[in-house]
Amino acid sequence: MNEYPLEMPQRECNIAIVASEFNHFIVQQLVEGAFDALKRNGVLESNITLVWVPGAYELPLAADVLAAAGKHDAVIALGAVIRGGTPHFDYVAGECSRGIAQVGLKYSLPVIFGVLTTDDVDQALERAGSGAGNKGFDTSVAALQMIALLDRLRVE
Ligand code: INI
Repeated sequence: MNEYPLEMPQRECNIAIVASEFNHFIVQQLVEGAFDALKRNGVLESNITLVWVPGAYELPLAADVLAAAGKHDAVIALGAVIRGGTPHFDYVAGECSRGIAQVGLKYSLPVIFGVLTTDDVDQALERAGSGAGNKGFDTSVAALQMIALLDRLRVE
């Protein structure tokens, strides 16, 4: 049997983070969590690019352009779509998640979904706390694990 357990990359990585300005007070905490995990796992701050877009709906397009540029090993999309905040929650959240998935498949690149979709602000804040309770932190770990996995799968 050939098994590929989750590992961290053993090389320098370039990471792009795309973050949405909408619900900034939550997304900023996701960004901080993402930075924290990247730095703890050896990613140089100079190898991290942070791009802001107006809202979660715009995340896929920015991720697409970054992926097309080919300069990054992974793109992390961070945002917060809150049901109470919009009658078009389902459209924004749905198109965002669909678009993010499409970009990853189009470029065979880890494009990581770090967009909170919650019923209210309290639920979003619970997922944007410190350490392990921060979805941004988790997305960085997932991005690095996927980079390491694709590195191994591509040489075999
Ligand atoms: N964008 C979000 O990121 N979160 C939301 O909760 C949200 N709400 O509530 O509407 C939201 N709307 C803006 C949307 O993402 C686009 O920026 C806008 O529709 C322009 O295309």
